[in-house]
Amino acid sequence: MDDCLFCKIADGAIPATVVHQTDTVIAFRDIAPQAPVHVVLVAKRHDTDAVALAKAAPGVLDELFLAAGEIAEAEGVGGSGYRLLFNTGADAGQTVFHAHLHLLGGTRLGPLA
Ligand code: D5M
Repeated sequence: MDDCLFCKIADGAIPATVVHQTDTVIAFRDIAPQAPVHVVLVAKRHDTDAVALAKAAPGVLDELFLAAGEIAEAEGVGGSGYRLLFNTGADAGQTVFHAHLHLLGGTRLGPLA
């Protein structure tokens, strides 16, 4: 999609600190980290949110979660624990309307709001 930040990162048009990449998934450090480890995992295809992605290409969701597990191990939080979450829609705090999975860890996280 032309005017989508995460499509541009996936295409390499906008730089990011990439920690993992496959044909279908790209993962990079969040520009405004909310925890010592904060990685955003993005499906390279454009869908507005996780549910839209699940309807259009459910296998890519599996790939996002498997990649998250690999990244958690690589970042050293696989044993201590980490949070995976999709913000879905404005009331949830979604600001980039391209499906993405947050991986947060490296500290004891607080309760969800
Ligand atoms: O999450 C969108 C996330 O994307 C938010 O945590 C900031 C992050 N972000 C925004 N721009 C960038 C760039 N350029 N690089 C890396 N990370 C970025 P949401 O769930 O939509 O609020």
